[in-house]
Amino acid sequence: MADKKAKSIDQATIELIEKAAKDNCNIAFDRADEMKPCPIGSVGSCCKNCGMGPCRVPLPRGKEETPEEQMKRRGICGATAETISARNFVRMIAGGSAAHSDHGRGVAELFLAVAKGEASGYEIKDEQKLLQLALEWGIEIGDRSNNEIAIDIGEKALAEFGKQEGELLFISRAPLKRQEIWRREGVVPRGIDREVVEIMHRTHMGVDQDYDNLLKQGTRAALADGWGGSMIATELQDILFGTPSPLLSQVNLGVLKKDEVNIIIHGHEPLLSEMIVAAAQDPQMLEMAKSKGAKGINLAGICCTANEILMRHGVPLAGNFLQQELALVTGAVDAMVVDVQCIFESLPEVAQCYHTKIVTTSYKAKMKGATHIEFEEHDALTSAKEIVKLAIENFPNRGSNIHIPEEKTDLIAGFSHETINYLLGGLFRASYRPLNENIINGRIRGVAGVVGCNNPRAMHDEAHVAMVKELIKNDVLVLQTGCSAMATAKAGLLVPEAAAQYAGAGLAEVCETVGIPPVLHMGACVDNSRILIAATAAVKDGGLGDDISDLPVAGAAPEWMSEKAIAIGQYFVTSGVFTVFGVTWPTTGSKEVTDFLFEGIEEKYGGKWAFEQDPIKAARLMIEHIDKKRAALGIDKARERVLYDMAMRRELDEV
Ligand code: SF4
Ligand code: MSK
Repeated sequence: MADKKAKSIDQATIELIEKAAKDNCNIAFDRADEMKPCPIGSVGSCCKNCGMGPCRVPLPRGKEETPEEQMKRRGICGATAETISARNFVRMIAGGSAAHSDHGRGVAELFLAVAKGEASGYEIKDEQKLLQLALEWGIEIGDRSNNEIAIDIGEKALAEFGKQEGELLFISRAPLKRQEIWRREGVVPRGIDREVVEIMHRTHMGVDQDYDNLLKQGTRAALADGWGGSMIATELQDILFGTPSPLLSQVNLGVLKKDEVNIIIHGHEPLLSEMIVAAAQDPQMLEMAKSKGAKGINLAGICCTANEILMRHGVPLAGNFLQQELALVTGAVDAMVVDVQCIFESLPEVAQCYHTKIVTTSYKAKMKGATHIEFEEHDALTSAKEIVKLAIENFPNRGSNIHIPEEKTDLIAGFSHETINYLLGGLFRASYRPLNENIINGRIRGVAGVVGCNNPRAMHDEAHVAMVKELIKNDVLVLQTGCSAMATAKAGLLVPEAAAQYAGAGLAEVCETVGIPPVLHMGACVDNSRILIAATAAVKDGGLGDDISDLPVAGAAPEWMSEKAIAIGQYFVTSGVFTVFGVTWPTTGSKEVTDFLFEGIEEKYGGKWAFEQDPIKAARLMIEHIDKKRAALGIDKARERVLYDMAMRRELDEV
C-alpha cells in the first residue's frame, strides 16, 4: 500500500522531492501545496471571456437549487451557468486540438521539405507505409520516386488543416457505422484550423448560447484532432522516422549517468530530437565529451518527445511529467532541451539551483532564462550539434551536489498498430483475428486505453498503476500512451514477465503465447490515434459488432491535467468509447452539462464520460462497461467457461 502522505509511489521521485527541499529549490509539488485550486474555476463556473467579468456563477453550497435560483445564476451578459460551463469545456478542447494539430502541421511541413530535398539529414524511412498512404489517398504511384509521391502526400496532408469544406480524409478510416453517426449528428470535421477557430468564435461573448450546440462544435474539433491532426502527426512521423516495433529500454531517473554528459529531451515534437540522437553519436562530439572528462553522451527523455525517441531508437525515459524538475534536482543534467507542450516555466529557475542549461528550440515556445537555439529544418543537424556541444561544455560545471537515484526499470515499447497486427497474425497474414478470437472466447475480457498525464493534485503515478493492475488482473489488455505508460513502466508492468505476475489467467495465457506484456506501450499523446486505428481494425476483423461502440473496450486518464487530455477524451467518447477521468472534472458547476456528458451523449455517440477519483472504482466501472458490451455481443457466456475449458487451453497451446 502506498504511504498516503507521500507525494508519489515512486522512490526516485520521493528522494528527489526531499533533495529539492534540502536544496531550497521550489518545485511543482511545493506550489501545489501552497496554492489550492480555485473552487469556482475548477468546476467550470467562472467566465472571463469579456471585460464585463470575470463572472462567477457557482452552485449554491449545501442545498438543492430551485429552477428560479438557477435562472438567476448568470453572468453580466446573461450567460447561464450551462453556457459558461460548456464554453469553458469546449475552449479546453480547442486548446488541446490546436496543440496536437499544430504538432501535426509541423510534421507535415518537415515531411514536405524532406520530400523536396530541402531538409538535409532526414529521409523517408518507411517506404511501405508511404505507399499504403498514397494508395489510401488516391495518389499515383506508378514508377514515380518515393520523394515525388511524398510531395503529393505532404501537400495533401497540409491542405487538411485549412480545408474549408468537405470531410477530413482520415474520417473514411473509421467503421462505416461510425461515419454515419457522425454525419447524422453533423460533426464530421472540415479543416482542423476551421473547427478550432469556430470554437473560439462561438465561445466569444454573445455568440453561441446553447450548451448542446457548443458541445457539438467541441465534438467536431475533437474529432478533427483524433482523426485529423494527431493522426497526421503519427502517420507522417512513422513514414519519416520509421514505424515503431518492439524494443527494450529503461525508465526512471536512474538512467542518468554520473560519468557521462546527460542531455534530456523534453516536450512533444520529435523533429529536432531525431537529429539530437544522431548528433550524440557523432564521433567528433564523443571526442569532445571525452576531452571534457566525460565517458560518453547519455540521452534520456521526459514526456512525449521521450516516448517518440524511445519508440524508434530505444532512448531511455528519464521520467514523466512531474519528474521534469526533479531531473534537474539530480544535479547531473548538463542540458535539458525543450520543444513544445507540458514544459514547466519554472525550469530555468530550478536550473539555477544547479548547473543545467535549459535550451528552447521552437519559435513558438520561448522562456525567460533559457538559451534559445532554434530548430532549423533545412539544417537540423547543425542545430542539434550546437545543442550537444553546449551540454558537453557545461559538463565540467557540475557541482558536487549530485544525487542520481538508483531506480530504473526495464520496459518494452514500440507497439504500433502495424506491430500488433504482425505479432498477432504473423508477417504474411497480419490481422487482428487472434485478438478478436481471444476476446470472443473470453481469455481476454476486453481492451482498455489508459493514457494521460500526472497531476500534483493526486499522488504521482498511483492512479495509473493501481488502475492498470486492476484491469490486467481482470483479463483486460491495456494499451497505453503518454505519461501513463511511463508510470506503469516504472512499476514493471511493461515487460512480458508482468503477465504471469499481475495478469488474470486468460490474459496471461495469451501474453505468454504471443510473448507480449499485458500492457502495451503505443507511444506519445498524438499516438492515441493508433488506439483509434487498433479499435477500427478489431471492428473490421469481424465478430465484435460493426462499430467501435460495440467493442468491449474502455478508456481512461486517471491523472489528467492538460487540455489535450480533454480533447482526447472527447474524441474517444464520440468515437464510441466509455471514458473515465480522475482527479477533477471541469463541468460540475453545471448539472445539465455534466449530465449530458455523463449520460445523454451516449444516445448520440454510443460512448460517454465518467468521473471517478478512486482508480480501483474507476477500473471497475470500465470492467462493468466491458461486461455490458460482452453481454450485448452475446459472448458473455464464453468467459464464464474460459477457465475450465481444457479443449480451449489445448487449442491455445497449438497457436
Ligand atoms: Fe461575464 Fe458574459 Fe463577459 Fe463571460 S462573457 S465575462 S459571463 S459578461
Ligand atoms: S506529455 S499531455 S503530461 S501525457 Fe504528452 Fe504527459 Fe499529459 Fe503532457
